[in-house]
Amino acid sequence: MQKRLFLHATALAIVALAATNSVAQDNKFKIGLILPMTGQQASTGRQIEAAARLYMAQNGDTVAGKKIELIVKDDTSIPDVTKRMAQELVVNDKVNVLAGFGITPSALATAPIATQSKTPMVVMAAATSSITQASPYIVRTSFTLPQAAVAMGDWAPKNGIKKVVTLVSDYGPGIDAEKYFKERFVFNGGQVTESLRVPLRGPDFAPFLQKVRDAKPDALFVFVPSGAGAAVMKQFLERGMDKAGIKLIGTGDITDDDQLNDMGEGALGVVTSHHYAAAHPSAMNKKFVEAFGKANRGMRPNFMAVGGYDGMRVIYEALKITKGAGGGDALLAAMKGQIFESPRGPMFIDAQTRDVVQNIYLRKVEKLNGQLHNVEFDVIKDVKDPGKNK
Ligand code: VNL
Repeated sequence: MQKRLFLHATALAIVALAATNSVAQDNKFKIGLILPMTGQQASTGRQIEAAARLYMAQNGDTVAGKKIELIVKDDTSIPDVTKRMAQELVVNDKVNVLAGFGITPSALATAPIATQSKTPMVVMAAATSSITQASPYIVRTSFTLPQAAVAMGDWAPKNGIKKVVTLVSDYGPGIDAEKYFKERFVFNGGQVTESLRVPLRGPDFAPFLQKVRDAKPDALFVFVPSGAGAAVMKQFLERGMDKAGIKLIGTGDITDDDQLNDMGEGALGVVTSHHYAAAHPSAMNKKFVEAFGKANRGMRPNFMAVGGYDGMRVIYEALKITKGAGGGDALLAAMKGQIFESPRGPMFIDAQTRDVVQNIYLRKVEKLNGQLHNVEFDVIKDVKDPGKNK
């Protein structure tokens, strides 16, 4: 009996201790940042982590009396791993926000955890239109493929491109890019003669590119995820497809600023549509690019970095608005409707869709100060995700 009482008292003490811990935790605000830090999508993780750390360095690590703690986890871009890590972050670490998500399957696998635990989930990279519909707790700070692809479907036919073959990675964002480019391009009088899809994991572009070379369209429209663009560019040039008169066009994922400067002069003149270029000529972006380079041995930020940077802004601001007192629902409400200037230009989190409304730019690869850059030459303002109108 005495022993029982003793055990009971110990148990109470542990509960009390846990309670003290949770009081201590009240002064902390934890962000669980799940990213592919290794494997095929590692550049995305590297860019986003660097951007998140830069944002914290510039804006301090205490907001509304809370100490911000960034917990970075490497999911190797395997969706089951992403999901398990999200679960652990919510249950064990009691994170206030989940963030990151390099690829669409990882974001989709985590969505139910955000919903069940009422944890806001800030998608900083993945860009399939439907992601924001997978959980009411998802807010996106990257972009959507329909946003970018539709702009190319308008630009190409006005610029002498009538026949196109599309080549996309065979999963969510690639299928979105293929569908929305084609729909708009055909509406504008263009013709898509063939739609090719390559696997996401370990793709071999060679046989597909050979097929395109034989078909001789005016242009090849490409979507591959960030990090895969250089391989496509290399093989496109090796096959002399540019010399055969086939233009390369696509969403800006292909002329990814993380790799562009190493793609060589063959990349000059490639036109893409996207929401961010490191060469975006605003005062804010110049500062961002400079600070990012300084903090990361000269690394150039790409569109993933800007998604991470703005994602941190959305989280910090939500914490400020709720004065550090809010749970998941209050934070989420404070994320909706945020409107601010980003290094990419004006940006708005649509309160209804929780998706990003932003400018989409047409850009051409040119040399700026001896470096290859995506130089913006036209803009379509305040583009909502076309995928939400269906
Ligand atoms: C996705 C979309 C991933 C665009 C990307 O790079 C990208 C995605 C990793 O939704 O999986 O450039």
